[in-house]
Amino acid sequence: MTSTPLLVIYTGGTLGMVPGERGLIPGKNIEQRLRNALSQLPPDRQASLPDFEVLEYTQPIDSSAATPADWQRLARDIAERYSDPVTYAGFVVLHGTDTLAWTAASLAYQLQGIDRPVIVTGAQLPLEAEGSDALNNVETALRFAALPSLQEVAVCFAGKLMRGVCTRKWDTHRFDGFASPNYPLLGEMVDCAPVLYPSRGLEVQQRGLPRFELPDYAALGTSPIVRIALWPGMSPRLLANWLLDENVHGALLEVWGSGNIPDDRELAGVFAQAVGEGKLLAAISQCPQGPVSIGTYAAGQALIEAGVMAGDAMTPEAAMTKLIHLSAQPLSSEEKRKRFLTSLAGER
Ligand code: ASN
Repeated sequence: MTSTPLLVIYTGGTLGMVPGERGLIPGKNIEQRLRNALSQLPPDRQASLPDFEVLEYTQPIDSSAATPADWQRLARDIAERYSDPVTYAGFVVLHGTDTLAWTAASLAYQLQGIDRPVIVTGAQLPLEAEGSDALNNVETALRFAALPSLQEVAVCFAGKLMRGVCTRKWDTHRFDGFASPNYPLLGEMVDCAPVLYPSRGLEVQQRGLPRFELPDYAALGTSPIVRIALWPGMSPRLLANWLLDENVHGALLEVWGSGNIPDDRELAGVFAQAVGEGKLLAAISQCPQGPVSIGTYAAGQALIEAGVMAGDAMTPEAAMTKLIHLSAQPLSSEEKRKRFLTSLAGER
């Protein structure tokens, strides 16, 4: 048990939802509801739970409505309560599952070097629904959030602990709804106890003070980065409409296999023009698993020649939020490119 409490931040999501006229809607009064639910655990499990306080957002949302401004607000709320006069041993973020992986990835970039756990969790069913997974996820998140040796943003779901910036929503309904396709689990619940696997966490790489970066994402305007999954027969003209738009600062291209695009000079020309205008273009694979290795096939060479950066095995969520994070900072485009190609929070 920790002597310093944890802070649970409730942002919304199914976990806290209640029936409304048109379907489930975000509910309120989460602290009382959480404490009621936790009081149903067996006494020994209740007694070993860490102390926590609750910060409930006044307007909890369905996470499908979240924007970069919400990621920014959450990171700032954590940063403000991180050190004196308010200190918490760890943080649990209760979030809707639909865009949970995006928020977790963004928090990892904003809270670089964090020296305590930030655990993001949610549920497939509301807390009060019969047979819900919510209580299990809350209990597990609290237990992992109390481990001082965990020093990063992680996602906890169905007893699995995953690096936040490597996590994806994997299943629309199953309780085991999240996966970390390209990085092993950081830990798991074993016999109701949280177990961290050695050498997988970021704590081994944490040196010195936290290096929080809290840029103003709102200043970028709406949709500064576009996400484009290539499809067979795609027209370069459509691509140009998106990439050469003056409000677009960069793009995530989801290409084929290990990093291939059609052999089309016009298409390559659009990429090169966008990069020439200082936009950040990165490529990852449409395959759910494995890295891109651009240049293995002749069909991918044009990406290299155009200056498109390889996103390695980053998830779309990790790559997009990183592009947004870098775009929002007063850095030269050379520096942004360098940082994109470097691991900032264990994302590549
Ligand atoms: N629509 C919900 C949300 O993301 C889904 C969930 O939380 N299971 O807020």
